Amino acid sequence: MSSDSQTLRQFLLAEQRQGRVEQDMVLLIEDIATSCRTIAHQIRNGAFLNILGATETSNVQGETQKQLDVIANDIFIKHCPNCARVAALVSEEIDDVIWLKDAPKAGDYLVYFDPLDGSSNLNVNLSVGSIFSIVELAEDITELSNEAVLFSGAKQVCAGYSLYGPSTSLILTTGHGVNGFTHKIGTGEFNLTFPDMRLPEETEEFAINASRFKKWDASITRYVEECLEGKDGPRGKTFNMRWTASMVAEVHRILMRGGIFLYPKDTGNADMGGKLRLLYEANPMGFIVEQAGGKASTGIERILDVEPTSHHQRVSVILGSASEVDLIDSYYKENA
Ligand code: P6P
Repeated sequence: MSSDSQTLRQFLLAEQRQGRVEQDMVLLIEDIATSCRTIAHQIRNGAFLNILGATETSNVQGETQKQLDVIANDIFIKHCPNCARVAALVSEEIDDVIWLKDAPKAGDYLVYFDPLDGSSNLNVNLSVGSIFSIVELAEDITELSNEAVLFSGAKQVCAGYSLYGPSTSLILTTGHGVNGFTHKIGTGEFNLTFPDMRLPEETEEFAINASRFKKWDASITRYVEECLEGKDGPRGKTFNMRWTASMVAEVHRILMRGGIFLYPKDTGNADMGGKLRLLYEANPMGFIVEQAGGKASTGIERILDVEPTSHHQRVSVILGSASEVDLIDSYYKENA
């Protein structure tokens, strides 16, 4: 990467000149990037600020909130409303939709976010991330209810994540491919470091929480067992496994070198519909993965086609290299 790589603003203004994003979307993405930079700063100084621990509270998911979950949430809520077209915020950490306007209009934005994903990694200094998704309203909203933000992932106009790893990455799609930026120490800018990211079609690497193997359905069990059989098995090649307990880190690794990420609904989470949330985890990651040439499925249908029934709804997630997603989908079809 050259030292004079484009900044995020230069990239977004070039996209705007090509008619790919509107001015207001540029402003909103920059405010989200500012949120991510600010969160990164809090994380990297967390040990000195004594904020790496848990709070006494739980969120709507029933999960004990980490102090940084709350801090990251507050940072998103502070910055996103700067854009006048943001009508509502949907946060993993907040029970109800946060309405910012009394009468949202067609063209306004809904912003969905998981402010700090994988926060159980914080106090052991492993990767965490922020995930965001933006839908543009096609029609006015007449009733400010939690149901008014239920749109399928296919309606997204922008999605991205920030990965707080050895470096701070910002990965972004506005429906015209996927581009990766890295936070540059010194200037504080996000600079374009991974233009036009493409997800390898084939892979020898899968990611799943293997401690749940007794809870898996027949399709997932068959897929993982065949991977583990390696060269002598039906796959005819050796597979590797990774699990980092951070969806953002898994998806980033898959974008960079291929792979498949599995968090299926199983007998341990079926009553909740699965583990991962549709609107602010599966949909944005599905949009990004598809834009990079991969696929994202529930095993039964394309994730972006799922019609949500509630704003904290959970869903099975199978995403990554297209050939692997297709194979698992075929097993679900056989077992239907
Ligand atoms: P498990 C983090 O809590 C998360 O929502 C995802 O980021 C991650 O992939 C998954 O849950 C980890 O789940 O079962 O390993 O704790």
